[in-house]
Amino acid sequence: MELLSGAEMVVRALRDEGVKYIYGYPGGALLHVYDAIFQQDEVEHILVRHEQAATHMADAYARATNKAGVALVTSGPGATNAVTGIATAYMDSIPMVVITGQVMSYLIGEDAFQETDMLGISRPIVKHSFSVQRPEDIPSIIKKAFHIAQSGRPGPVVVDIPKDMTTPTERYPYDYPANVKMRSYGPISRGHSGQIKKAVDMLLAAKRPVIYTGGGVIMGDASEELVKLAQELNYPVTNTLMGLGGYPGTDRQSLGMLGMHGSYEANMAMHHSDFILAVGARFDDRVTNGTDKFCPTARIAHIDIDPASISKTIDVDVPIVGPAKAVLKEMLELVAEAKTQPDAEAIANWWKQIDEWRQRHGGRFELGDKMKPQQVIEMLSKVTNGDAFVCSDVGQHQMFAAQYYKFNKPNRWINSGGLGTMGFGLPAAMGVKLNFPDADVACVTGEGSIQMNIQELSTCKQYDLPVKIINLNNQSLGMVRQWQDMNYESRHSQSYMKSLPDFIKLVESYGHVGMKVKRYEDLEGAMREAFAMKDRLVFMDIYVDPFEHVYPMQVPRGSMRDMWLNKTERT
Ligand SMILES: Cc1ncc(C[n+]2csc(CCOP(=O)(O)OP(=O)(O)O)c2C)c(N)n1
Repeated sequence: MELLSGAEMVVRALRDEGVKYIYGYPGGALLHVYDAIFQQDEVEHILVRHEQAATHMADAYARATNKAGVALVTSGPGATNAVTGIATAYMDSIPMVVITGQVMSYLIGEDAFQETDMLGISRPIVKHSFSVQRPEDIPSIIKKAFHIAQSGRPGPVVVDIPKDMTTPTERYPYDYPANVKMRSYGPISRGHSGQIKKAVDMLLAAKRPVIYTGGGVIMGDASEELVKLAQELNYPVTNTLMGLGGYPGTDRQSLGMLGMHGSYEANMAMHHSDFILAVGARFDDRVTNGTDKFCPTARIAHIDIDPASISKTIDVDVPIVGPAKAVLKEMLELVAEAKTQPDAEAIANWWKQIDEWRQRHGGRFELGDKMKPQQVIEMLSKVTNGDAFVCSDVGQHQMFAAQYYKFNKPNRWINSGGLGTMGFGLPAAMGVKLNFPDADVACVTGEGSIQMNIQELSTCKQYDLPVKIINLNNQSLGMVRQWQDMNYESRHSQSYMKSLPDFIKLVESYGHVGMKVKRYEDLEGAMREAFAMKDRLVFMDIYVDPFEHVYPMQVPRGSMRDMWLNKTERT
């Protein structure tokens, strides 16, 4: 058997796991590992400018491929800089392996230079963590880390490696395990047949059904089965922010997103439904609004891989613990064999009602003198044929992108839903572009968010990552300002950003192309020009109406149907 040092084993194990890129930043505790990286060329290391960006790059790779991304950060400040990225992945159930350097094992607990208790700090935001105690365990720990991150409900796993576990002169037999055996961990591979049958009976008997889908459909690779089931039954489908693209957004049966900024028809349909089939969605507070008023006439069946998600905020009638894909497959078989069919007349009436809601307020916004952010997103959808990877930051621009970009495929909408991490967008776009060099990759952002990781423009230059940055410039922290308009009589406390940089000069100084767009008439030409520059990063600074709000917006603690439809109209 080949003898390798702990440092070499880390890199070899990643190679044997099929990892092509790792995203990271060096430091003292990792110097042996970085030396091992230098001495091979199968695993490529991407040097970011801030560790948070490394985690978001790894995370976005995972969101686009359903495979775990890998970040590598040093002990102390390197590890703490990665915390936001780990929490971001955790909240959205994204598989990721984060390798953190640690001080020498014999110094742990002594407040050594750059010591931080990373296992302690990250415990509430990881699916699992490992501390390497013996160098010879590195291959099996890394194997387990990937297995845990990617199976069941996915999530981030931290592997903390004290520096003396990687000493170059100490060598051990290396063997990368083919399989993982863990007595204490065995994710379920199918749902309970009796429960599935019960849910299908209710599904077929429903008169006002809605299929409510979330990120579990995307990460569980269940989009194909979802589409088949919904189309077989002709039932309406709504999706959460995380579930965008799981069902084609341009299809007639799609009601669009539900929840706080969901479409009028999605929220109305949910409220009035008599049966909800929830698939890989977790009834979070941005979806349910007031839980005591949630969908009063609906019975609910809930498919989720994680039993802890079921009946957590909303009691459901039929819990089904299992992978969305396997359960939906079984449902499709039962529907095909079923003797009873849906009540065609009732379903037709239900569609009539939904279409009326659509007519009344189907994703419209008012045009004005100034360019509207919604117009920019619609143009982005048009120019990229709805086929781009759209990586978003957090704020109004994120909601406009979710509402107005029509995603027809899963894994194309890359955003921080659960944690809502400003600064996610650019590194996420970089992670996607690196792995999909031929695809159009857009980063939709705002002046607040982009400045949280703007240093990564330098990484983009070094690794030639020609993403297109669409800055919806409203000269403010727009989402904060909107809440202040609605709840604090427009007292705009700290939501206006003065002394913004000249973004064009800024991006030029990093070696990229900048474009300023102020008039809607110029938008299409400029955007087409930007996307035609295949090998250049283009930053489009697009001036939009600074007073625009995101609507619909649910009235706090109301029911699903209680919404502001515009600045003056309420349901
Ligand atoms: C790291 C972080 N800090 C603070 C917030 C709170 N927050 C949510 S949206 C928002 C404003 C975002 O402003 P900008 O990026 O300019 O986007 P806009 O809303 O104007 O489109 C803020 C401050 C957050 N989500 N993340």
